[in-house]
Amino acid sequence: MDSVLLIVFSYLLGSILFGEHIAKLKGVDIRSVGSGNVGATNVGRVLGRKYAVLVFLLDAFKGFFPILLSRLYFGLDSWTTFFVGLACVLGHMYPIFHDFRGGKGVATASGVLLGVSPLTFLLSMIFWTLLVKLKGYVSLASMGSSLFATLLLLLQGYDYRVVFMSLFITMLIVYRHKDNIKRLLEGTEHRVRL
Ligand code: NKO
Repeated sequence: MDSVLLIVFSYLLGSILFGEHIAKLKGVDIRSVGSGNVGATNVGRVLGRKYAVLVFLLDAFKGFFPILLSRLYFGLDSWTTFFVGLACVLGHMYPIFHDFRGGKGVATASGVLLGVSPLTFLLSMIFWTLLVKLKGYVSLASMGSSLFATLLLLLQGYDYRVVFMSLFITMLIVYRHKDNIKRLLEGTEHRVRL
């Protein structure tokens, strides 16, 4: 297995926007409804919870599967795994198949995290659910739990490349939420009930 090939494959797999494709199959242009985002949250807003779960699972797979392959061939503590994780998320955010206009990367990042550390994934999911229940904002929960995951990886003593991968992914996730941050500050962000 070649490192570069696996990184390119990860980026291409990340570039498949399941939210957009599934919404289209249901006759919905996901970019023109709700927040206009292609992620699980916005699909759920328009098509219901079942579809949100489906899109979440498919988008998470795009992170999980490449990380498993990378661990198998190169190990967790390797630069290949570092770039594979970033490539999956960057593919989802800047997809070659969709004019480089993608999503916010949360579900795909959570798949990467599951591949890296199932315990950290589980704790981050719990933290995400708590934040959504307590605060009512998915965007805030997504940003908060990404940072939480990074801190957990650091505290557990994971290799510096794993911690940096998580930190860079978190910074990308926050950057992709800049419109949400503006709405949160203005008090106009979408509220949800889980
Ligand atoms: O439409 O702008 P919107 O309100 O939809 O959407 C904001 C939202 C976009 O993200 C999504 C995906 C939702 C997935 C929820 C699963 C939560 C998983 C929690 C673990 C996060 C771990 C991150 C790992 C970083 C390395 O935010």
